[in-house]
Amino acid sequence: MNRISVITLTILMVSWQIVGLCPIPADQQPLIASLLRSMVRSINNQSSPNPSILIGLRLAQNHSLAKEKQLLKALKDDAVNRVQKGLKFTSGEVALYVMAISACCENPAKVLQLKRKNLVQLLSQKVNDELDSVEIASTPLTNFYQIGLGVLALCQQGAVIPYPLVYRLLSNPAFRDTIDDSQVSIDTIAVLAMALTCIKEQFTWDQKQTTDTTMKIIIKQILNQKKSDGIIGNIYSTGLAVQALTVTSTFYNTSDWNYTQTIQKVLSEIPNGTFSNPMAASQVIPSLVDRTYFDVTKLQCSQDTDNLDMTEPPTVPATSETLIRVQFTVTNAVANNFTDSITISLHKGSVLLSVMEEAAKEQPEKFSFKIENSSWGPFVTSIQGVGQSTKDRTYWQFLSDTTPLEQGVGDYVVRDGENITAKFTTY
Ligand code: B12
Repeated sequence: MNRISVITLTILMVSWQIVGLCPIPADQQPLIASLLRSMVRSINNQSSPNPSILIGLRLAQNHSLAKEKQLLKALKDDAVNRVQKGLKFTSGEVALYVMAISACCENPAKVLQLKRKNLVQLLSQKVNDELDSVEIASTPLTNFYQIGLGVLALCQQGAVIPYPLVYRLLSNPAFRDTIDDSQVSIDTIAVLAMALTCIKEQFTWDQKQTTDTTMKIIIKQILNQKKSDGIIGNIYSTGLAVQALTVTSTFYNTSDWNYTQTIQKVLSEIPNGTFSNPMAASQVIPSLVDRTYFDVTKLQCSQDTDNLDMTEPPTVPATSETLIRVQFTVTNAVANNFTDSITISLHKGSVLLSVMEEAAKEQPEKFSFKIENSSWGPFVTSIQGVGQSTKDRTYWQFLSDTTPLEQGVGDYVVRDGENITAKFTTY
């Protein structure tokens, strides 16, 4: 039986005190609208519906209501289809579906009702399975980011998450190693911070002391990753970090952080196309519209304004006739049994995926590769027949010289003379 009871829920009255933040000046609002438009346009282009896009669109002030409705329907149909056909549906995915449906003022507990389970109960089971895996195998079934999303979404639905379960997670060595690591994923701890802020409201004063200790470590880690230009972690984790610091700022000391500087830095990156991937746009939008994932269950849909101007044409990234040369190396750092390099000539403005396609065409035995499509675009799962494994925690990491890329192969625009390495390694 599920340890997290979602049926006999006590609907918790949680009061969030969110710090009053400065709104974005009117002359910068078009930047936000341009991100929203790219997210709306992505709705028809995606092979499967993307709940993060709907969450971002719903949290924004300007709406394209028909498109949001279309995406909501697609998500509900997809949830039913995945469960009926037994398709992959991870804890984090279910959590994002629950949040997206809630953000449309609909009850996710009314979706599914299949196999005597609704979507919230399914999430409860998925989170339980993740927590069991952390305890038994010292690793989540997916990752701690998804556990964070799962706990946050369950908590927002009023599910009581028993303190002993939370205590066991927070004191688990694998969890502790993750949050203590100096190379910690800011995205992951930002989501965990939101999840813990939500559930700690269910705890007694004594119990809150345990969550507080963990929260202080997390906030310290987030603030440690603050760069002089305002970025926290990297540009793609910054929006999530802003959300985490916003919801925790009344409980923990975040005075060391300059909100306006961070937001201005994020805004300054929009015209450079930094958030042209709709997933990146969807994750940064809440921070730019003074909202957080906490708001998904607090929206007043009857007050929506259907006013997102879609007339402006999309900006198409340019490739030019000029040729550039890029060195591409593949190396297996796990087994240490191969390192192969090739130099590829291609048009300026091309993405890394084009380099890899050309390399595979020229020397298929060394550079052929496989990809899987994900919400962020193409994810490289195998090169030269060496495939990633969730069980072994291996993957193909991409680097420019020795610096890990901050974008995937479908988005990263290569430069003339660049040395790109695909390294088979562990995480
Ligand atoms: C966990 C994680 C990973 C894990 C995924 C495996 C696992 N343990 O689950 C590992 C370590 C393998 C990984 C790898 C990479 N990642 Co990563 N990852 C994440 C993280 C923290 C959570 C993803 C997640 O579970 N989301 C929730 C679930 C429900 O959504 P999902 O879409 O189903 O999740 C899947 C995909 O997102 C996919 N995935 C994970 N990372 C990436 C990156 C790219 C480019 C793609 C296409 C897919 C992908 O794996 C997820 C689990 O199956 C996100 C943080 C974030 N803000 O989203 C970064 C994030 C998505 N990753 C990122 C990057 C850059 C990478 C790498 C390109 C890094 C590199 N230099 O090699 C590689 C991918 C290379 C490749 N082989 O194609 C960036 C993407 C930014 C961008 N604009 O594209 C993010 C946002 C982190 C950041 N702030 O920089 N990642």
